[in-house]
Amino acid sequence: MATLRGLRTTPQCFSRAIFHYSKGQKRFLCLSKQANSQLAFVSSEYNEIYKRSIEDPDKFWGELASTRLQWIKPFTEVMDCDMNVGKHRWFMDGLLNVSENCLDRHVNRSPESVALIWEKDEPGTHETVTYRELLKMTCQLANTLKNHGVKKGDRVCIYLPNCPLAVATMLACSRIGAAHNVVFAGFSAEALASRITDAGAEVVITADQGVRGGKTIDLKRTVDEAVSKCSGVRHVFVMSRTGADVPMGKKDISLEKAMSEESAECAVEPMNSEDMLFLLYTSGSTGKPKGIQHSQAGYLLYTNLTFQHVFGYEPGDIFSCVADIGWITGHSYVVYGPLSNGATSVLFESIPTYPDPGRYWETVQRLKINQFYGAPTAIRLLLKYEVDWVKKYDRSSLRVLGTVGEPINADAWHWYNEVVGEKRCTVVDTWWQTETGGIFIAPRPSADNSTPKPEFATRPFFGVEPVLLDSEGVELHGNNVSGNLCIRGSVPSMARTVYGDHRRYLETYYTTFPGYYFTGDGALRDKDGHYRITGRVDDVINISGHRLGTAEIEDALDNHPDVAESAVVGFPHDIKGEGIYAYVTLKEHALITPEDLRLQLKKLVKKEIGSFAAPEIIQVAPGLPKTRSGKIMRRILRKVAANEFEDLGDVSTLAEPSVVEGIVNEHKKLI
Ligand code: 6R9
Repeated sequence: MATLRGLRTTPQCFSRAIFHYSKGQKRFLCLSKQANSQLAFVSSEYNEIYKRSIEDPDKFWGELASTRLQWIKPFTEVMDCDMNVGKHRWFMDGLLNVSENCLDRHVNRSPESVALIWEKDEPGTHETVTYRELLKMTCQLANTLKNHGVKKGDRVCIYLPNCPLAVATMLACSRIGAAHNVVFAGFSAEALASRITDAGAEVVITADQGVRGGKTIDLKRTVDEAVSKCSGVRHVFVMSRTGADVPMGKKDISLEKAMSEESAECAVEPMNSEDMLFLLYTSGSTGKPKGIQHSQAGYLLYTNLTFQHVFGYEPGDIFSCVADIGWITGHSYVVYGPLSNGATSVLFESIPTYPDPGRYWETVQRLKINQFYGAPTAIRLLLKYEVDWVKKYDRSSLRVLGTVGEPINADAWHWYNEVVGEKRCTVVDTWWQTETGGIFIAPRPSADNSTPKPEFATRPFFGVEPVLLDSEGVELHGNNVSGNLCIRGSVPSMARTVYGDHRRYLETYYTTFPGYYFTGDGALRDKDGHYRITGRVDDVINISGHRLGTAEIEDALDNHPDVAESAVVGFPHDIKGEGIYAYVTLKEHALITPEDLRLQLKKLVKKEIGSFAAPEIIQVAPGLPKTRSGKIMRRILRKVAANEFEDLGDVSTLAEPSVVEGIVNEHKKLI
């Protein structure tokens, strides 16, 4: 087969490159390893395929769904969607089973291929699980659930650390048609209880303890406390992670013991394309958490396709997304995307600084990871340390470095590209959301020969049509424009509703800008038509009529050699409406005095953006308040900046709640 670079053939051939299983060919039809890893689709092919995907989504997605997924009964109609009423219906009347797509079809071909590599918290230790073993585990779990009364359509709550059994529980749910509701095993009992109640889950699956960064976390104790508030829970299955002697009550069942009594075979439940696959609650930073509901076929197809093409995954590669399965990134790019492709996926149980800041790169060296997918917050944390923590490990296996979750500032992007990737890897800044299910904007597969663009997620994936609207809802055409990022037209992986509250779903996403899905983010489309996400639109500050993205100011601050990380918020200002308050944290060996730093930072912002953007107040903070998924909780920073520290709201979801006290104390010294 011709290689992509050398290929001078019809666009149809390129389009066939994205059909994975077509005509009995199991892999790419057109892409060579070299082309795929370094170039992906060159710009012209990307443009051609992209155009077709937007002009004729019915044909585009219909062909992909029938070639890439395994169906029990083929679908009869590709799409029935109406963005005016938030309606997304894909692959109607089709029946399939997600666990069969993720397991059985690979076991039939290559049972001993490695599905998961569990990078355990204990440094230097990992375990591998083959597709055959994962199928066995999944079937035993599925039978266990069935025999304890779990049926199609039920919701099962999973509160587990990153480990193979956690993945198997997700797949077991999908095998029997139950929807999983994974709750990150760092949420408090209160947060867990509210999710169990909202989802109406009658079964909870947990572990005795979790281990992260060498510390044990009493998961079972948290579940006990949560379940005491949820009368609807009938059974709690307890997996053994540390072997701790945890008290077992009337509802509690040892998971391993129950599984050992079950058969290793379990027939799959045929599921309609539009049946619910899972619920995932969005972080509670605004109001009550929302149970984002995803479907079977549309979600699976989209994660399957994006996984292969955004990361340039090739058979035999070792892919590592270091997210926790408790977040959408873990769902889509630790579990469903990789496993539906028959890939090897690393499950990372630890933290980036345990036992030292070299952890990621030691893991890369030991497991020979080809694609590494992480969060900017971790990158910013690691760049505070000496580069030797990176350089002493062999990273030659790496080809793609991905980021997700928040805007990546230029400093972090360059460090990732230059220090970690030695400028040989493709950095993919991927923009998407829990609601979109999969990556919507990313440099791959649209990579061309132009120089990489730090901070730009760049171009939409096939089938995704981003639009920018002004505050009146008027579409901003052309390039060099900024506005509210919306999506025109449906994409198979879009969330279908907010569980139990369709009205809230419509109000949140479809009423602000009728006819579009509103992302809640702001974006800039530059002269080349590339997208840069500027942050949540609720983070925009208006200073004397100048609209400024907080990310823009932070980026300027981050350019200072002593600054590790920064967060900017607006605070009420008598004359300007809003003033700028900047929180900065310093790198490990920074010696600069706070006075000098403030002067230099103001100068830097003036230089980078303009005088109006210079922060009035700069606090050298001991740390930034972050959720456990690494997002800075600006709500808290805004309140402190506004002197409202008596009512900081719920800080229980913070990774380190004590940081807040330090910030308040520093603030009091400043004013
Ligand atoms: C996948 C995930 C979604 C929000 C999203 C945006 C921010 C995600 C980003 C990014 C800039 C990126 N976000 N990726 N901002 N550049 N590459 O993170 O989902 O937890 O639902 O968060 O995260 O603000 O709206 P989720």
